[in-house]
Amino acid sequence: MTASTPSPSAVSPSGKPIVLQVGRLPLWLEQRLNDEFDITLLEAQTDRAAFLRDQGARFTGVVTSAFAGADAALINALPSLQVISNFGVGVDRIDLAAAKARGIAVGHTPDVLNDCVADVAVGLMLDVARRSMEADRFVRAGKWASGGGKSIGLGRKVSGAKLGIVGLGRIGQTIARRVSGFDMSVRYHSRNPVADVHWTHEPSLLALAEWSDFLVVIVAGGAGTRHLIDARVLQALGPRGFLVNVARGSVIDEAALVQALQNGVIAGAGLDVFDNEPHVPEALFALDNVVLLPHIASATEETREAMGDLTLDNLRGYYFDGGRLKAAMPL
Ligand code: NAP
Ligand code: 8YV
Repeated sequence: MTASTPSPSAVSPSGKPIVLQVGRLPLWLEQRLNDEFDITLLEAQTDRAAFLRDQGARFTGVVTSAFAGADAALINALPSLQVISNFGVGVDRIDLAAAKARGIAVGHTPDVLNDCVADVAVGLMLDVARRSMEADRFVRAGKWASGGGKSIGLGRKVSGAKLGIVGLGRIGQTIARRVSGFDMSVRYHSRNPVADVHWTHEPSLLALAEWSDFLVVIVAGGAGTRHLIDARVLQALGPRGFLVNVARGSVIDEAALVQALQNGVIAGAGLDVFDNEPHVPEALFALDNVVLLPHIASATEETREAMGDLTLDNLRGYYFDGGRLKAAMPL
């Protein structure tokens, strides 16, 4: 029996592969998933433990998101599981070791979101340095008019500045290409230098932070990068430096960042991601030198549709094309 012909017990009476959905997905994607697969939503079960105990063995597939993931407990509760399809490129909430141990294929959505995430990284640099969010609040509060036309203080120039990129993967390289239009000098830090690129690799993260006017973080999340950006890195970035995070909240020591922003250790930050989403440290709400976004870097109609297509294609490839996922995580 190959992956292209699911075993009779793995398909519903209608002939559709039986897939467990973990966490909500965009409605249009849920509808398309339901057209082709026999989908059960885990969150709709009142007693999750009893449901998994009684019915866990039915599922050969899981569809999830970067937010919901699939931890080892869930994977272990699904003894027939063969494939996980993730709506998102980041798989830090999927226990890859547990999947690998069982030979479970993991699909995700690389590349289709590079443009939009890079756009938001550049947008955050501009917003925090040019103080545009703060200026918007100033105008809406009527302070421009009540102050007789006196404006907010000066911002800082982005064009021509020095950009350090932490993680020169698919998205990091897209960011580096974007800012050529801003005449920025680019250097990057990653564990391995990237072949065939003209940007300078900086083996020391501290040295990169010291050099940078802007430090943009776009590494993978997970245990390997937890608190990579700590108090020492923020100190090295310094009072004229800006931090932008479009990777994962876990990559930054958030308590150290709050202190750094409050005490002028760094100039400001633009953040799309947080350690305990959707919760954002309340201390940040009072600060004008930070721009806060609710994890929207990939959230455009075009990109979310492409991510949905790839999420579906990964499942289709597994079940109907001999186990060939269109975009598989190397395990
Ligand atoms: P990618 O191509 O795999 O690139 C990841 C980069 O991180 C690589 O350059 C890698 O280089 C580097 N890296 C990994 N561990 C590192 C470490 N310990 N120290 C330094 N560098 C390290 O991934 P991608 O497609 O660009 O996506 C990157 C991440 O962005 C995703 O994993 C996801 O978490 C996040 N993301 C966020 C959003 C959002 O909505 N905000 C959207 C999409 C993606 P080395 O292996 O050489 O170190
Ligand atoms: C999405 C992301 O917000 O791709 C990722 O890793 O974090 C974002 O694109 C997420 O996938 C939606 O769940």
